[in-house]
Amino acid sequence: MLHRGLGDVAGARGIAYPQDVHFPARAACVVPVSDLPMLVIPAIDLKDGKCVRLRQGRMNDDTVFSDDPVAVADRWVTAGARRLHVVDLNGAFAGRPVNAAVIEAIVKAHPDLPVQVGGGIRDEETIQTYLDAGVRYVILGTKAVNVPHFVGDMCAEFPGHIIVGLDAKNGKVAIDGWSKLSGHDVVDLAQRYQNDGVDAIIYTDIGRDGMLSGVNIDATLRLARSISIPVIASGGITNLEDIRLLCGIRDQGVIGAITGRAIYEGTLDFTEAQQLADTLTAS
Ligand code: AMZ
Repeated sequence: MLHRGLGDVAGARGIAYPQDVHFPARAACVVPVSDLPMLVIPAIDLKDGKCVRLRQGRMNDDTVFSDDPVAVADRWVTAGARRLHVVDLNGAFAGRPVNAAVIEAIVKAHPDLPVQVGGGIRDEETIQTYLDAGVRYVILGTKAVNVPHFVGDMCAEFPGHIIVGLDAKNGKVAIDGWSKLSGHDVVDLAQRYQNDGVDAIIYTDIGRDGMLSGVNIDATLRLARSISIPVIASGGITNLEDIRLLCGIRDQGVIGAITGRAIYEGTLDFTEAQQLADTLTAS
């Protein structure tokens, strides 16, 4: 199912993006990510230039893990990360990039690594700037909720580079740094993007995010089954059992798992997690 593949498309819009060198099988452009082992994706959440983890998205409930996010990125790459998830938390609240310089430094340090970036990306110019800097995927959250046609417009403009982030509390999608609830149901909203050509939907269970309380497998499965867009699960992942559970629904279109607090606090060993996913989901 090629349409489900994350389009790490080199040269989209004439820009020479590096191939995903960590997936040699993709050199021939015949193996979409949806047919590859589940990706375990380390999260780097940026607040005031530092790498932090929040609990349930509350800015005043943060744990600082490092004041050198580039070194943190190096650490995960050394541990075998094939992709990074980077969030500009200040940006998500401000509605525009705030930690862009740090993000650009991470991307420059790892030019071949696909990096997905979210937080404060609300217009075409910001997308263009991030992609020009070498970011592989931009994540649209608030803008995708408030202006759904923006998603289709941006997919047409930047094919292969758009991910939608749906972050939900009790099934309702949150916006503006998770400070407001939109009233939209996750599945209803996700279905609106069905034919837009988005590369993936990142589904975050806010109630579990940063809480080490286990992934919400039922809600993730419900979403994955209701759309043909690949789903990346986020929020609550704690240990190898969560990775095992998510690998069990890999064939429903769950192509990735974002992990934050667990790998920083050591309840999950990143390398072991990706190795387990490779073992369980290699076709
Ligand atoms: O933790 C939070 N409060 C938070 C967070 N992690 N708020 C937003 N975000 C992330 C979303 C998504 O990746 O998970 O920011 C991105 C969405 O930002 P925006 O500005 O598009 O709504």
